[in-house]
Amino acid sequence: MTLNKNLPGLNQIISIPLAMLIVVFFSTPASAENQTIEMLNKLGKETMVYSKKVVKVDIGDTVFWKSTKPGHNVEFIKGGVPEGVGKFRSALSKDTEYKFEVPGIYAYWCTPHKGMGMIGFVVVGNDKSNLEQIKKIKYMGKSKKIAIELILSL
Ligand SMILES: [Cu+2]
Repeated sequence: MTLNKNLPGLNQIISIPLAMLIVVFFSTPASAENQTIEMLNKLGKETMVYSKKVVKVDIGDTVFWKSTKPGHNVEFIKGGVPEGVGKFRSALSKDTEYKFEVPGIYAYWCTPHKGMGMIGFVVVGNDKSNLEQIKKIKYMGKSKKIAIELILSL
């Protein structure tokens, strides 16, 4: 005795939602593609903040930072990037972007607001092999507390 004989039509009934679920599942990659982060003065109760503090991307993806509010930038923190990655510090009040070719964790902050906790992380290729170095960074002011929370979420 098969399910089909007992409940004719069940296959058809469940196949549509199942197919939709499969489409949704497979069209949402574990690492999203190119990401855009806004540089903001205010987001909810937070001030001087990136709209997304942690993003996960694939190797070769680009992250765009939008200068939604002026006065911000992106600066890779010393010791906060995978080995072999050079310095990166964007101009204030300008949109910027970076193509992530080397896997690992990247810690960055906004040069004028690092003491106010304007900090973010990018994880590339789901590689956390430099996590210990990331923990050893001397985070400035309010960035320290935020960094500890964010590192736990990586
Ligand atoms: Cu800033």
